[in-house]
Amino acid sequence: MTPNPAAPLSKNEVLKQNDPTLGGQLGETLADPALACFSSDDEQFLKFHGIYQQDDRDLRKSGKQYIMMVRARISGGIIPPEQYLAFDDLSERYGNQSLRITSRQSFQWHGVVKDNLGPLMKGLNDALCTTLAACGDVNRNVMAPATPATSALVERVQEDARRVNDALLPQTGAYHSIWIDGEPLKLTAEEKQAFTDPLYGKQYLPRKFKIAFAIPPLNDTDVYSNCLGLVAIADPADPTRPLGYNLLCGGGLGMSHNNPATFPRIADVLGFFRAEQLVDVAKAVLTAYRDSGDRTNRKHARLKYIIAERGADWFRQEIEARAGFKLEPARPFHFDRQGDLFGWHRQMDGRWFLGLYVETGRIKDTPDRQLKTALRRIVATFRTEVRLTPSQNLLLAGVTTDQKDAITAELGAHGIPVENQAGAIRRASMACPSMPTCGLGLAESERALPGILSLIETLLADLQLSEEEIIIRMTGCPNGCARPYLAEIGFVGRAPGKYSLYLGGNAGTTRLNQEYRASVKVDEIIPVLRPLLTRWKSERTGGERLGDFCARVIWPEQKIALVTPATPETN
Ligand code: SRM
Ligand code: SF4
Repeated sequence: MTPNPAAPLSKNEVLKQNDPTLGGQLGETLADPALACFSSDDEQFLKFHGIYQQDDRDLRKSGKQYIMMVRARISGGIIPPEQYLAFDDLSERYGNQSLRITSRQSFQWHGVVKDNLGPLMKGLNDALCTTLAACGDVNRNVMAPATPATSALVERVQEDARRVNDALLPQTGAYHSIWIDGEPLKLTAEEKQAFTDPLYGKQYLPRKFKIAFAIPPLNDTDVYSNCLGLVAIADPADPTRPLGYNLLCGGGLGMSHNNPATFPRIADVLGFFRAEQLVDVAKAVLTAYRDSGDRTNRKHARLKYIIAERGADWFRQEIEARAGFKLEPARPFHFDRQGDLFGWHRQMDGRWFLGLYVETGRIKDTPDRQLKTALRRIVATFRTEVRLTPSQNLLLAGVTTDQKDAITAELGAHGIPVENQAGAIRRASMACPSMPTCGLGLAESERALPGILSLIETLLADLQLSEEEIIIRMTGCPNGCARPYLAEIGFVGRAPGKYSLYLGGNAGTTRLNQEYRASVKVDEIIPVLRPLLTRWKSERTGGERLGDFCARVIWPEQKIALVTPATPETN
């Protein structure tokens, strides 16, 4: 579907063009206590400031109650202790008393009423955290492996992720003026219109843009699902340093039900470049997208559609022309797993980290488990660094041997075991927030998945398959926020209590799964899965995983073609 040059610009493009400072009327509305919410135009500007105007969907019948969601910009998921304590405090004072780890290693504050928005944003700034460009038509949270034990490259790749993150931040002064100085940007309409961001120009990107780093063989960031993926290749002379990166472009997961022009896509491998060329390459990819994306149809505006239509070779040449050098042939790499390490592990530097399973990424206190309180006490006492993972879990890092037992005891006192934190399928699961905050949710997700996992756990126990890991992910709509199209079992919301069922992702999340049933009611899930898992048990070869079994046996039966990276990875 080639963009129609005669088609009018989408509404968002006109908004950005008319106010490239992205300030809109945000400052004025914020300062006016008589206004309960922001205008629909300003909702679009708010996103660039990391804020979504939502309403509590549980309360819709009794009238719309506006609440905001605020998303931090945290490159690579690393949070110093003082910052974590400030985040926790802000969630108590201005949010809904929970902190939500996102599927891109960041935090969200939900349930922020308008009067609390200013103090929350100021508090985040005081904690040296920005929310600028956490959402909007810009480069979003950059993901990078954060587990300090999986590769000698982790800390250097984290530094590279921060460099890319910083180089791609928009420069508007509106953010500082509104949220830190507490007043609208003092510019006339003409002066606002004259502003041009040095990198993004006047209209920013056609749509969101996402970057992830990965260090093989662990694909914890699901790198193939990003617009720009960077696969680190170690320097043979110094294994703590990346020699360079394989460049992956054109991944993305969002789609709409019943609209075949929209689809999830995994990235193409375009070549290899040296570490010192990183920022130039990232800017080349971003500006190529900026200049060639569809600005008339937002459903067709992601980089993945450009590459799907114009081809990887065309895009490679575009990058080379912009970066000013040729990419080398891709270096061999292979991913064999995703996910996190739980419990105590030694870091590369000899200290310890603790991997903590966080159900659906929600840090909160419940009568049985006071995770939020326990984390606050541990971080306050031991000044532990917090690291967020792309699977919505958390690591307490930099722990010394003499602190370990006290941390284990503190967690235990709040109902959280350090060993056997959750069963095999729960540890490998993810769910998006959906109800009650997400305005796009068609079905429950975060609130439904734990119960559905319990049903599947019972089924697996019945079949004596309890020890098997199956990657299960759920979203409340087809936008793909918990990356369900890379799971071995993906549940994608269609309507209240109904999900499309996807099967066939793999352990390294390098393969898209495929729709197996278009609409399954919650009480049909086990009847649908039972015969499938029974066949898997009897027909699998060796330790074959469920996703691989589905791709080998079920897909051919359903005449589904295999979708793997266009340039296959090599060993
Ligand atoms: Fe997402 C929109 C939550 C990762 C694809 N996403 C939304 C919104 C903001 C709803 C909205 O536009 O009104 C959701 C807010 C819900 C709430 O109440 O919190 C939302 N997305 C999330 C998070 C919090 C889900 C989670 O479980 O953690 C993730 C935040 C990550 C971050 O820190 O930046 C999140 N979203 C993703 C991912 C996964 C990823 O990036 O690795 C995807 C699929 C990858 C991709 O982008 O293709 C994703 N979100 C979308 C889309 C579909 C975009 C598309 O191309 O069609 C939307 C809808 C949109 O943009 O219009 C969306
Ligand atoms: Fe909302 Fe859909 Fe994203 Fe879930 S997948 S958070 S329902 S947009």
